[in-house]
Amino acid sequence: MQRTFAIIKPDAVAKGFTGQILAMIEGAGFKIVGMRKTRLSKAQAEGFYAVHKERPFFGGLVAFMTEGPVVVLALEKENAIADWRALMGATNPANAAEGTIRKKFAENVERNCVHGSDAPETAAVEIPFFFSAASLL
Ligand code: 3AN
Repeated sequence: MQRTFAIIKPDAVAKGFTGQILAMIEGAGFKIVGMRKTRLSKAQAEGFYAVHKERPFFGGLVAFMTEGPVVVLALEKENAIADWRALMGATNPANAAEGTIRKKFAENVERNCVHGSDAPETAAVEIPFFFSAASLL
């Protein structure tokens, strides 16, 4: 079993897609081991996306991620990290495959509905950023 970290981003929460995205997650065989609705502070968003701080889109990304509530999730499944990336679809929804969350719901490369850890080392940092070990069930 592997765990990954996911976010349903402010665009998707505001448009009322949370339930449909959760249904796709459970339908694909993930167990939701942690889930919370929250609103990121600027400091949290900057810390979470620190790897992108030199990128030209960093300021816009932080503004977007703090504009409204998000749902943070810890997901468990065999091969969870790669399988969640596959279900999300490509970063740019224009390139996302049919049947993926981003193809269905995302607006553009920035407002792209969902986040997912890209490697085990990333998941190992991102899950504890939002969930204590004891809170994962
Ligand atoms: P992914 O979310 O698919 O792992 P990353 O890690 O490259 O993609 O990017 C993190 C986030 O930064 C994306 N989810 C998106 O919101 C934003 N982003 C990535 N590339 C761009 C871009 N070219 N322009 C604007 N925002 C971007």
